[in-house]
Amino acid sequence: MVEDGIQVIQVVSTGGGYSPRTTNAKANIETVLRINSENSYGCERSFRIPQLDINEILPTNGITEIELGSPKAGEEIFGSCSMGMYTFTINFN
Ligand SMILES: [Cu+2]
Repeated sequence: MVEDGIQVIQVVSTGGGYSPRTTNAKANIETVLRINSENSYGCERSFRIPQLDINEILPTNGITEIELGSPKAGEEIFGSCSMGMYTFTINFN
């Protein structure tokens, strides 16, 4: 989804982890990750994107937006809980 020239990638964070587990996105466009927390009480709230040095505590319910810059084709961004048990991947092409 593109809003005002910015690509928005939507991920839901809930008790069972993150969904979707894999997202395909466009490369070379400014991109925001929008995490929608829904009844999220577990370790999925402790969110990380290690390669971007991002550590965030997500709310139980609500929206968190994280700027990802303009990833290049072939880049992959991995999000995970702090323990690494829940993960998701965004592929840029
Ligand atoms: Cu975890």
